[in-house]
Amino acid sequence: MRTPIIAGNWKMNKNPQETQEFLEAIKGKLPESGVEAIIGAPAIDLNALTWFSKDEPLKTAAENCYFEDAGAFTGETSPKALSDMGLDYVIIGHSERRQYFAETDEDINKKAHAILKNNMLPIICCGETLEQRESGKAEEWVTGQIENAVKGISDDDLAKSVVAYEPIWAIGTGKTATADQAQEMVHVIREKIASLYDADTADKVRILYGGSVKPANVKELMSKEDIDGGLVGGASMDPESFLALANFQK
Ligand code: G2H
Repeated sequence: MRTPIIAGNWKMNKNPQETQEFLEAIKGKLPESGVEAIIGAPAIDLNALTWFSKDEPLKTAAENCYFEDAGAFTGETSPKALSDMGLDYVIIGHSERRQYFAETDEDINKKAHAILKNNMLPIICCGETLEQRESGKAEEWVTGQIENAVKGISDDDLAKSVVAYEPIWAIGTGKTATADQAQEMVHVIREKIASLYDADTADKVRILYGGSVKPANVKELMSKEDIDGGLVGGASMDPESFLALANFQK
Protein backbone atom coordinates (compact mmCIF):
# COMPACT_ATOMS: atom_id res chain seq x y z
CA MET A 1 0.00 0.00 0.00
CA ARG A 2 1.60 3.27 -1.10
CA THR A 3 0.74 6.35 0.99
CA PRO A 4 -0.47 9.14 -1.32
CA ILE A 5 1.58 12.33 -1.51
CA ILE A 6 0.51 15.91 -2.07
CA ALA A 7 3.71 17.86 -2.61
CA GLY A 8 3.71 21.60 -3.12
CA ASN A 9 6.44 23.14 -5.25
CA TRP A 10 6.47 26.86 -4.61
CA LYS A 11 9.23 27.43 -7.19
CA MET A 12 10.81 30.91 -6.76
CA ASN A 13 7.89 32.35 -4.82
CA LYS A 14 7.31 33.50 -1.21
CA ASN A 15 9.68 35.28 1.15
CA PRO A 16 10.08 34.22 4.81
CA GLN A 17 7.27 36.56 5.93
CA GLU A 18 4.85 35.15 3.36
CA THR A 19 5.94 31.64 4.35
CA GLN A 20 5.12 32.40 7.97
CA GLU A 21 1.66 33.67 6.98
CA PHE A 22 1.03 30.54 4.91
CA LEU A 23 2.08 28.26 7.78
CA GLU A 24 -0.14 30.08 10.26
CA ALA A 25 -3.08 29.59 7.88
CA ILE A 26 -2.59 25.82 7.54
CA LYS A 27 -1.72 25.12 11.20
CA GLY A 28 -3.79 22.26 12.66
CA LYS A 29 -5.60 21.65 9.35
CA LEU A 30 -3.43 19.07 7.60
CA PRO A 31 -4.51 15.42 7.58
CA GLU A 32 -2.97 13.45 10.46
CA SER A 33 -2.77 10.27 8.40
CA GLY A 34 -3.59 8.75 5.04
CA VAL A 35 -1.81 11.42 3.02
CA GLU A 36 1.74 12.69 3.18
CA ALA A 37 1.69 16.47 2.72
CA ILE A 38 4.98 18.00 1.59
CA ILE A 39 5.98 21.54 0.77
CA GLY A 40 8.94 22.25 -1.48
CA ALA A 41 10.12 25.82 -0.98
CA PRO A 42 12.99 28.17 -1.82
CA ALA A 43 16.09 27.69 0.36
CA ILE A 44 15.44 30.94 2.26
CA ASP A 45 12.09 29.60 3.49
CA LEU A 46 13.19 26.14 4.59
CA ASN A 47 14.13 27.03 8.16
CA ALA A 48 10.55 28.11 8.89
CA LEU A 49 9.18 24.95 7.26
CA THR A 50 11.38 22.57 9.24
CA TRP A 51 10.45 24.27 12.54
CA PHE A 52 6.75 24.08 11.65
CA SER A 53 7.06 20.41 10.68
CA LYS A 54 8.28 19.45 14.16
CA ASP A 55 4.70 19.84 15.49
CA GLU A 56 2.59 19.46 12.36
CA PRO A 57 2.02 16.58 9.89
CA LEU A 58 4.03 18.27 7.15
CA LYS A 59 7.14 16.97 5.38
CA THR A 60 9.58 19.37 3.84
CA ALA A 61 11.45 19.53 0.54
CA ALA A 62 14.20 21.65 -0.91
CA GLU A 63 13.77 22.46 -4.59
CA ASN A 64 17.39 21.69 -5.48
CA CYS A 65 20.78 20.97 -3.95
CA TYR A 66 24.35 20.37 -5.06
CA PHE A 67 25.94 16.92 -5.13
CA GLU A 68 28.93 17.76 -2.91
CA ASP A 69 28.47 18.14 0.84
CA ALA A 70 30.75 21.19 1.25
CA GLY A 71 33.46 23.21 -0.44
CA ALA A 72 34.16 26.11 -2.76
CA PHE A 73 30.89 26.05 -4.70
CA THR A 74 29.63 29.63 -4.41
CA GLY A 75 25.87 29.92 -4.42
CA GLU A 76 25.09 26.22 -4.10
CA THR A 77 23.18 24.46 -1.31
CA SER A 78 24.76 21.54 0.56
CA PRO A 79 22.68 18.36 0.82
CA LYS A 80 24.37 17.66 4.15
CA ALA A 81 23.30 21.07 5.50
CA LEU A 82 19.74 20.43 4.30
CA SER A 83 19.75 17.09 6.07
CA ASP A 84 21.20 18.61 9.26
CA MET A 85 18.39 21.17 9.12
CA GLY A 86 15.79 18.38 9.07
CA LEU A 87 14.68 18.35 5.44
CA ASP A 88 12.94 15.16 4.29
CA TYR A 89 13.07 15.46 0.51
CA VAL A 90 14.83 17.29 -2.31
CA ILE A 91 13.17 17.85 -5.68
CA ILE A 92 15.64 17.19 -8.49
CA GLY A 93 15.52 17.33 -12.25
CA HIS A 94 12.52 19.64 -12.51
CA SER A 95 12.09 20.64 -16.15
CA GLU A 96 12.70 24.29 -15.22
CA ARG A 97 16.11 23.34 -13.82
CA ARG A 98 16.89 21.26 -16.89
CA GLN A 99 15.76 24.05 -19.24
CA TYR A 100 17.05 27.22 -17.56
CA PHE A 101 20.01 25.89 -15.56
CA ALA A 102 21.27 23.20 -17.93
CA GLU A 103 20.86 20.43 -15.37
CA THR A 104 21.77 17.12 -17.03
CA ASP A 105 20.73 13.53 -16.34
CA GLU A 106 24.24 12.98 -14.96
CA ASP A 107 23.88 15.88 -12.49
CA ILE A 108 20.50 14.53 -11.42
CA ASN A 109 21.96 11.08 -10.80
CA LYS A 110 24.82 12.56 -8.72
CA LYS A 111 22.33 14.64 -6.74
CA ALA A 112 20.11 11.59 -6.11
CA HIS A 113 23.09 9.75 -4.65
CA ALA A 114 24.08 12.75 -2.50
CA ILE A 115 20.52 13.14 -1.17
CA LEU A 116 20.20 9.45 -0.25
CA LYS A 117 23.66 9.40 1.34
CA ASN A 118 22.45 12.27 3.55
CA ASN A 119 19.34 10.37 4.66
CA MET A 120 16.85 12.38 2.65
CA LEU A 121 14.79 11.18 -0.31
CA PRO A 122 14.85 12.51 -3.87
CA ILE A 123 11.73 13.51 -5.76
CA ILE A 124 13.02 12.78 -9.26
CA CYS A 125 11.21 14.71 -12.00
CA CYS A 126 10.87 13.62 -15.59
CA GLY A 127 8.69 14.60 -18.52
CA GLU A 128 8.52 15.18 -22.24
CA THR A 129 7.96 18.24 -24.43
CA LEU A 130 4.89 18.61 -26.64
CA GLU A 131 7.10 18.00 -29.68
CA GLN A 132 8.38 14.73 -28.24
CA ARG A 133 4.83 13.63 -27.43
CA GLU A 134 3.55 14.52 -30.88
CA SER A 135 6.38 12.65 -32.59
CA GLY A 136 5.71 9.51 -30.55
CA LYS A 137 8.96 9.72 -28.59
CA ALA A 138 7.57 10.54 -25.14
CA GLU A 139 7.86 7.08 -23.58
CA GLU A 140 11.38 6.51 -24.83
CA TRP A 141 12.45 9.95 -23.55
CA VAL A 142 10.86 9.68 -20.13
CA THR A 143 12.04 6.12 -19.44
CA GLY A 144 15.53 7.18 -20.56
CA GLN A 145 15.47 10.06 -18.05
CA ILE A 146 14.50 7.62 -15.29
CA GLU A 147 17.12 5.04 -16.25
CA ASN A 148 19.85 7.71 -16.13
CA ALA A 149 18.60 9.24 -12.88
CA VAL A 150 18.56 5.99 -10.91
CA LYS A 151 21.91 4.53 -12.02
CA GLY A 152 23.70 2.89 -9.09
CA ILE A 153 20.84 3.45 -6.63
CA SER A 154 20.02 0.34 -4.56
CA ASP A 155 16.59 -1.23 -4.72
CA ASP A 156 15.93 -0.35 -1.07
CA ASP A 157 16.78 3.30 -1.67
CA LEU A 158 14.74 3.50 -4.86
CA ALA A 159 11.73 1.89 -3.18
CA LYS A 160 11.65 4.81 -0.69
CA SER A 161 12.23 7.47 -3.34
CA VAL A 162 9.63 9.40 -5.29
CA VAL A 163 9.30 10.01 -9.03
CA ALA A 164 7.27 12.87 -10.47
CA TYR A 165 6.04 12.68 -14.06
CA GLU A 166 5.49 16.21 -15.31
CA PRO A 167 4.74 16.60 -19.02
CA ILE A 168 6.35 19.95 -19.88
CA TRP A 169 3.37 20.99 -21.99
CA ALA A 170 1.12 20.80 -18.92
CA ILE A 171 3.26 22.85 -16.54
CA GLY A 172 1.75 26.14 -15.43
CA THR A 173 -0.21 26.25 -18.68
CA GLY A 174 -3.58 25.33 -17.22
CA LYS A 175 -3.48 22.35 -19.61
CA THR A 176 -3.59 19.17 -17.53
CA ALA A 177 -2.79 15.85 -19.08
CA THR A 178 -5.99 13.85 -18.90
CA ALA A 179 -6.04 11.42 -16.00
CA ASP A 180 -5.78 8.60 -18.55
CA GLN A 181 -2.75 10.17 -20.26
CA ALA A 182 -1.08 10.64 -16.88
CA GLN A 183 -1.90 7.08 -15.76
CA GLU A 184 -0.57 5.67 -19.02
CA MET A 185 2.86 7.28 -18.63
CA VAL A 186 3.09 6.67 -14.89
CA HIS A 187 2.39 2.98 -15.60
CA VAL A 188 5.15 2.95 -18.24
CA ILE A 189 7.54 4.44 -15.66
CA ARG A 190 6.58 1.78 -13.11
CA GLU A 191 7.15 -0.95 -15.69
CA LYS A 192 10.54 0.54 -16.52
CA ILE A 193 11.50 0.44 -12.84
CA ALA A 194 10.32 -3.18 -12.68
CA SER A 195 12.58 -4.03 -15.62
CA LEU A 196 15.58 -2.18 -14.15
CA TYR A 197 14.98 -3.52 -10.60
CA ASP A 198 12.14 -5.91 -9.81
CA ALA A 199 8.36 -5.96 -9.40
CA ASP A 200 8.56 -5.42 -5.64
CA THR A 201 10.65 -2.24 -5.95
CA ALA A 202 8.40 -0.94 -8.72
CA ASP A 203 5.37 -1.61 -6.55
CA LYS A 204 6.79 0.41 -3.66
CA VAL A 205 8.10 3.55 -5.40
CA ARG A 206 5.64 6.39 -5.32
CA ILE A 207 5.04 8.10 -8.65
CA LEU A 208 3.37 11.50 -8.76
CA TYR A 209 1.81 13.43 -11.59
CA GLY A 210 2.60 17.12 -11.94
CA GLY A 211 1.27 19.79 -14.28
CA SER A 212 -1.64 22.07 -13.39
CA VAL A 213 -2.91 19.83 -10.57
CA LYS A 214 -5.61 21.67 -8.60
CA PRO A 215 -8.44 20.88 -6.16
CA ALA A 216 -10.84 20.42 -9.09
CA ASN A 217 -8.85 17.64 -10.77
CA VAL A 218 -6.96 15.98 -7.91
CA LYS A 219 -9.58 13.32 -7.15
CA GLU A 220 -9.78 12.04 -10.69
CA LEU A 221 -5.99 11.88 -11.01
CA MET A 222 -5.69 10.11 -7.66
CA SER A 223 -8.31 7.55 -8.65
CA LYS A 224 -5.88 6.09 -11.19
CA GLU A 225 -4.13 2.90 -10.19
CA ASP A 226 -0.51 3.96 -10.64
CA ILE A 227 -0.77 7.64 -9.68
CA ASP A 228 0.27 8.09 -6.06
CA GLY A 229 -0.07 11.84 -5.77
CA GLY A 230 0.62 15.25 -7.20
CA LEU A 231 3.55 17.63 -7.43
CA VAL A 232 1.71 20.92 -7.41
CA GLY A 233 3.01 24.36 -8.35
CA GLY A 234 0.50 27.18 -8.75
CA ALA A 235 -2.28 25.61 -6.65
CA SER A 236 0.05 24.92 -3.70
CA MET A 237 0.73 28.58 -2.93
CA ASP A 238 -2.63 29.53 -1.53
CA PRO A 239 -3.26 27.95 1.89
CA GLU A 240 -6.93 27.12 1.20
CA SER A 241 -6.08 25.46 -2.07
CA PHE A 242 -3.15 23.51 -0.57
CA LEU A 243 -5.42 22.32 2.27
CA ALA A 244 -8.12 21.26 -0.22
CA LEU A 245 -5.50 19.24 -2.10
CA ALA A 246 -4.01 17.67 1.04
CA ASN A 247 -7.50 16.78 2.29
CA PHE A 248 -8.66 15.43 -1.08
CA GLN A 249 -9.89 12.19 0.52
CA LYS A 250 -12.45 14.02 2.68
C1 G2H B 1 4.84 21.61 -12.57
C2 G2H B 1 4.02 21.97 -11.38
C3 G2H B 1 4.83 21.83 -10.12
P1 G2H B 1 2.03 23.70 -11.89
O1 G2H B 1 6.01 22.40 -12.66
O2 G2H B 1 5.99 21.08 -10.18
O3 G2H B 1 3.58 23.31 -11.49
O4 G2H B 1 1.17 22.90 -10.94
O5 G2H B 1 1.94 25.17 -11.66
O6 G2H B 1 1.84 23.28 -13.31
